[in-house]
This record gives sequence, structure tokens and C-alpha cells, in this order.
Amino acid sequence: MVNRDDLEAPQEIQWCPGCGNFGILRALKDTIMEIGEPRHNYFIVSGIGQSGKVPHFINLNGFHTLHGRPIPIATAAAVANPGLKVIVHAGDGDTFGEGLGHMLHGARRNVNIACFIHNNGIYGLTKGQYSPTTPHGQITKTSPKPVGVPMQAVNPIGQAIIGGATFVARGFSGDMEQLTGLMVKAIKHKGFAFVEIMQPCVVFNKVWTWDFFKERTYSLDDENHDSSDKVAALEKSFEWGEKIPTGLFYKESRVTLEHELYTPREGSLVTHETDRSDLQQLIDELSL
Ligand SMILES: Cc1ncc(C[n+]2csc(CCOP(=O)(O)OP(=O)(O)O)c2C)c(N)n1
Ligand code: SF4
Repeated sequence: MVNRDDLEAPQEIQWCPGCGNFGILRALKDTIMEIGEPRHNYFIVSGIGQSGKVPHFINLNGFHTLHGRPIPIATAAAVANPGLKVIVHAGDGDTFGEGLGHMLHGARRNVNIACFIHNNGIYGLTKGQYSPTTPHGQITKTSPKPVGVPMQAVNPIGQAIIGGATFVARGFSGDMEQLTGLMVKAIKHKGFAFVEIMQPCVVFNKVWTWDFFKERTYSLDDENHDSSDKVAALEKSFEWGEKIPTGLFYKESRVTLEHELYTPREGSLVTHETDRSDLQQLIDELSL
């Protein structure tokens, strides 16, 4: 049993008033309380960005690593200790810019981690440069005038499906109930779970406002979408404009990386006994 006070961290929250990150943090806390497992079972990994501050603002084990690199760190933790619930919080720049290769390899490995991607369509921390998910033609601080962003955006849901993620969903930081439900399912899922979370950056992205998402988002549940149909899920990933689908796009069951590595061998790294004399021998050899 975990309550809200247990999750309060001493650090002062340093996001702008109105930022979508508040909703994501709130949903994460609700998720941890709903799952109800002890706090030491969780490990939160983040990269650099506004999203990267999450481990500082929740009282759980955390690791704030380099920009683009949370998924490799999370992979190592999940493989070394399959008993942990490993969660990644990363931005759209973090995940689809420098981190895109890591995201795709994490997905094809089906490592047992839940990735919560804060997609505000902009680089927030570094003050408003266009990101890999900023739509073509949008005017930003760094897009050439008057054309705006001169290239097409990454399709996060499509990338996750093609990459091999076994749980692929989209939430919105303004719909707590749906987002919390998706986070609970993603953490409980055995394998690479990817949740794209649409998040307004009220300072640097004047297009993706709260109203923009409220007017456009609808739940795939309302359409009886078949989340076991990969091709239908991929087709849905291209729907973006007047209507933006949210909810579970795709789910399948596939053996995880940890299971591939440890079967039929016994135990994971965390359960291995370390023989200090072997270690000393190695140190002696290397220090010759
Ligand atoms: C290796 C490396 N490359 C680039 C940067 C500079 N940098 C810091 S945050 C950031 C982008 C942040 O945008 P995003 O990941 O979308 O997160 P947000 O702040 O919007 O949540 C960049 C490019 C860095 N710190 N380290
Ligand atoms: S700059 Fe944008 S993403 Fe960063 S805290 Fe402010 S509103 Fe949030």
C-alpha cells in the first residue's frame, strides 16, 4: 500500500504553471498507488529535458541519465534485475532525436520496461527549438522563415509498432483517468510498453494547446478498434489532424529479452553470488 504522501519528493517542482508535465506526474503517482506495490520495486529512468526531471519530483528510486540514453540504462536495469518495475520518462526530442535508435532496439528486444514519452512537439528545456515531432510547416524559434519546419515529423506510434513494441498506446495529460489506466496496463505488461503522452508546452508550442487536444482527441475504445491487429494499428497511427486517436493501439504477447537471456540458465545478475577472490585475482592481473 502506497499513499500520496509517501510519493512526495522534497524538491521544489520547477515546471511552468499550466505545463502538461503536471498531469503526467499526477497520473504516475495515481498509477503507483493503484498498483500498490512497495516503492522499492520501482526504478524510474529519465533523460535530459523537462520530462527528465520526473525522478526528482517523485519519491522512488531514480536515475537521471544523458539526453537520448534512458532506454539503454533501463534495459540494463531490467536485465540485471527482472524483479524491478522499470519505467522510462523521456521527451520527444530525447526519444525520437538522439534516442531513436535506442527506442527501436529496445522495442525489438522486447525488454520489460514501460516508456512514458512526454510529447510536447518542441524542445522545452532548451527553449523552443523544433523537435522531431513538430509538424511540417510549424513556425518555431529555429525553423527557417517563412516556411516553418522544413521536414515531416516522426510518427511515434508507427515507429513503436514497426520497431516491435508489444504494447503501444497514446494518452493525453489532460485525461487523467485514461492516462492512469494506460500507465497501469503498461507497467503490468511483460515486454516493451510504449505510451506516447500528448502534453502541452504552454510557453514554446502555441499550436498544441490544451484546447487543441481537447477538441481533437477521441478514444479508440469508442471505435471498437482491434488492438491485436498490427496492420490496423499501424493504419491508425497515421490519423492526425481534426481527429487524434488515443488509447491502446496495439498489444501482443512475446517472450522478453530477460527471458531469452536467462532461460535455461539460472537466476538473474542480481541473484548471483560474487566470489571476491575471483575479483581480486582479476584486479591483480589487470594491475600488473
Ligand atoms: C547529448 C546531449 N545532446 C543534446 C543536449 C541538449 N539538450 C538538452 S535537453 C534537449 C531537448 C529537450 O527536448 P525534449 O527531449 O523534447 O524534452 P522537453 O524539455 O521538451 O521535455 C537538448 C537537445 C544534451 N543535453 N545532451
Ligand atoms: S517550457 Fe514548456 S515543457 Fe518546459 S516546463 Fe514550461 S511549459 Fe513545461
